[in-house]
Formats: sequence, structure tokens, C-alpha cells
Amino acid sequence: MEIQLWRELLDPYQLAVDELVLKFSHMISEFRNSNKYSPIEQVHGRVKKISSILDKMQKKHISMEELEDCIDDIAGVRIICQFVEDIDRVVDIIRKRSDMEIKEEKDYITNMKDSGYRSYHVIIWYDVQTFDGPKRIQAEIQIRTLAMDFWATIEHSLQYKYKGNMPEHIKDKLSSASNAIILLDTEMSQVRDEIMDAQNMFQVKAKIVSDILINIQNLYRVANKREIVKIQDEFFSVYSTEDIEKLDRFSKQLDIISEGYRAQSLY
Ligand code: 0O2
Repeated sequence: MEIQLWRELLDPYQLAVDELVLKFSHMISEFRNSNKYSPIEQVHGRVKKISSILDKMQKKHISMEELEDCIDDIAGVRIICQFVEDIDRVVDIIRKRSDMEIKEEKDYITNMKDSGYRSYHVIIWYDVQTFDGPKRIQAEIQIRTLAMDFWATIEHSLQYKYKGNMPEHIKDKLSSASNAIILLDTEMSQVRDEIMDAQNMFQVKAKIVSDILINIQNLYRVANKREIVKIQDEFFSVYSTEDIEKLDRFSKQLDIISEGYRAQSLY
């Protein structure tokens, strides 16, 4: 097939990847903006390279006509979570969405692949709008932890290097590294609550500080300089106590002061 035709074929897949990455990234912001823990840590996407599509077509004896039906990962999205427990939450979120219809789920976490690969795959039907009208395409969402992703990335590059002839001693090393990853994920799950608490505190503090700074910035336009300097000094002193409750109280006081100025300016 000519390059131009490949471009036309892959265009809707690029659109799907862009839209899906945007939607999942927005979910991260939604969780964080409402001071909630996000089960999604990172999201990436890619359209499969033409060379990889051709390799897969050859390996699975897929014709050009069957391509879009038989290869379900032309559009691929990878969702990275911190903890194994988050994976189920992400799968639930996908199941409940009305813009993604699940075609198939592959649980390579319960059923680890012989290579040691672990990940949860969800194949979805996803509608994109092209200038020819709507098009329903397949996309693969891979959901895995940071640790699983680290292993899969290394193993994938080695697979590429050895092209199906991976030496036994490397396979053994990868297999024991995969077991170490299982252990690491289990240990991390045991301190999940503590880690989540610490991260939540950090998010909350960052949000309060950002609110305070926005308020101070706005006050520069309306309040007199002496008052601003006083407020800033007070902020630094409260901030240095590292006490979130004090910081929160200070932020609320500042809200009242700002509100007062807003009311005055209305008159
Ligand atoms: P790339 O380069 O990532 O695009 P199936 O017919 O369902 O058995 P299929 O369609 O290959 O076979 O699906 P499968 O096995 O679920 O794999 C889909 C994708 O999962 C792969 O795409 C990889 O990205 C990833 N994957 C599956 N097995 C492994 C593995 O052992 N190691 C690593 N690192 N990744 C794996 P591609 O097309 O192989 O590659």
C-alpha cells in the first residue's frame, strides 16, 4: 500500500489516540482538583508503526482487507497506575463510560504470560468523527503498574534486539525480574494507605498554597502596599510552621478579605 493510503488509514486511529489520551489525562486532573487520589498516574498513547503492523500481519497471516478487523491495537493507550489495586478501579471507570464499548478484556495479571509479562488489556470500540462521517474503530488500553511498565519496557527492547531468539540466560533473568516485580507491587500495596495519605496531604497543601497566592496576587490590584506586605509576612510565617490546618485557616481569612474588597469595588 502507498504511504499516502497508509496515512489515510491511520488518521482516524491517531484521532482516537489523541482523544483517549486527553480524556484520561483530564480524569487525572478531575481527581486531583477535587483533592482525591487519582488511580491513574500517567497516560500515554501511540499509533502502531507501519512496520509493526506489517510484522503482525505477516505473523498472523492477516490480509490487507482484514487488517482493521483483526489487528486490535493499531490505536494503543497505556495507563500507568501506582498500585495493583488501582488497575481494577481504572477498568471499572472504563466499563461505566458511555463513549467506550468494551469488546474484550485480557487479564495478564491473573494469567501472567510465559515471558513474565503482566498487564490488564481492555479492547474497546471507539467512535471518531472524520470528514467522511463517523468511524467505529478498535483501540487497546493497556493498564499496568509503574513496576510492571518498567519490566515490560525493558523486555520489549530485548525482544526487539533478539527478534524471537532471546538467549536462555536473558529469559531466566527476565523471569526472575518479573517475580521481583510481583513482590515489589505486593509490598507497595501493603503501605498503599500510608503512601496515599502522604500524597493526598501534599496535593491538599499545594492546592491551599496556590489559592493563597492567587488571592495575594489579586489583592495587589486593590489593597494598599502596607497591607499586602503584612499579609505576605503572615503567609510566610504560617507556611514555615508546616501546619496544614493553620494554612487552611489563613487561606479562609484571606478569602474573606478578598471578598470584602470585591464587595467594595461593586459599589
Ligand atoms: P507493540 O510493539 O507494543 O505494538 P493475541 O492474538 O490476542 O494472542 P496479540 O494481538 O499480540 O495476540 O495481543 P496480546 O498478546 O494481548 O499483545 C498485545 C500487546 O501487548 C503487544 O503488542 C505488546 O505491546 C503487549 N505484550 C503482549 N505480550 C507481551 C510480552 O510478553 N512482553 C511485552 N513487553 N509486551 C507484551 P505487540 O504488537 O506485540 O507489540
